[in-house]
Amino acid sequence: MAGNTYDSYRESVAGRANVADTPALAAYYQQLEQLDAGALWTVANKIEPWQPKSESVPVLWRYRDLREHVLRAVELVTPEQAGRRVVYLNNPGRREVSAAVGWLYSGLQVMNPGEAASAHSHSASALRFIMEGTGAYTIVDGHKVMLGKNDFVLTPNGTWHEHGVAAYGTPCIWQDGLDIPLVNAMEAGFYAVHPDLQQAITHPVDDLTAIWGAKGLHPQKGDWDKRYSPLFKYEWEPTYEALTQYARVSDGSPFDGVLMNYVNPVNGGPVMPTIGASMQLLRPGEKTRAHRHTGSFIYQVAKGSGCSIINGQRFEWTERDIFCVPSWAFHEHSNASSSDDACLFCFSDLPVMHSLGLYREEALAENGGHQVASG
Ligand code: GTQ
Repeated sequence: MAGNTYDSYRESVAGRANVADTPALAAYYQQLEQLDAGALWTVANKIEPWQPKSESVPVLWRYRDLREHVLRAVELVTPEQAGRRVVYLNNPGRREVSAAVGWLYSGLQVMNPGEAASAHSHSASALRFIMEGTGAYTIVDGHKVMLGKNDFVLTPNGTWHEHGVAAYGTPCIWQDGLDIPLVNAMEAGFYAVHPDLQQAITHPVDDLTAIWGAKGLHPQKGDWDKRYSPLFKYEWEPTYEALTQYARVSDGSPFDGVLMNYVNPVNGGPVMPTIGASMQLLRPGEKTRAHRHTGSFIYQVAKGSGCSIINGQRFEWTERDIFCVPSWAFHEHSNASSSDDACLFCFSDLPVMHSLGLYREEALAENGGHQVASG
């Protein structure tokens, strides 16, 4: 995009590396390389760009393309064989780290009624967003959580967790979101299988929703000192109800429409230290303005259809499709051609950006705040 010519112009300004190759320098670089060292000016402009240069590309994963392949995995491997029966989303710019975008992983997991995967724990933080099927459950540290379509569930890092589908249910597909690439980049990843393979359920089913799930109310004996939300499950109905109530009285943001963050009810902060999530509603006819910010974002269309323009590329999406917005990519969403509202679930590494002081945001100034789209 326009940035490229601007960048190459700026790369020649004072204060930026600009050293022509000579035979003497080439020999010098070789000598340094043999000492496991290098001259900074050969890499400076690359490792300190003027602004973020994401290796990730915007991608739309269409559910109608992926679904049959996800279901085929049921015939091909058992959960016992595979550990997790998952088709993961592989960004063409991030294949080496198995990321869907930036440092975030995502995959589609499928389970048949009566199946369960063994309990495990890892350093990566995880979430699940239920796409289809009935009878799905997750057990997190002895708390059993029953899950329905568009429910969002946390399995924070370090917790024992396992997933399954009750025998009375139907085949279930859900989206997994984890910070595996980030944890690996930090070289901090541990993984353990539960000694009993299956956890004991040590609390009443859905107890944490009963304790922490009431809007505007806080339990008197609500002591919780973990670094993640005690509300492991965020159900679809109250989420959609909250959005429609909000939309009734507010225009929301020109860039995001009516957006609500899933929060930790103890402190109003993000649900986990490294991954945050939101649900946004785009009203019929709504068209947001383009902006960009740091952070990597994975969207799933929870309801409706519409389109997004990401770094100048147009993506038409419909219910259950997944798409990503790389860091510092301009993006805008449109529900302009529908008579119903559209809802986008999104998870991101925004909590990392905020807690490390790396968050930046910029509105598109040109062209009335809209990108010129191709594709
Ligand atoms: O269920 O915790 O898609 O550990 C990838 C790695 C899901 C999980 C994935 C995992 C999980």
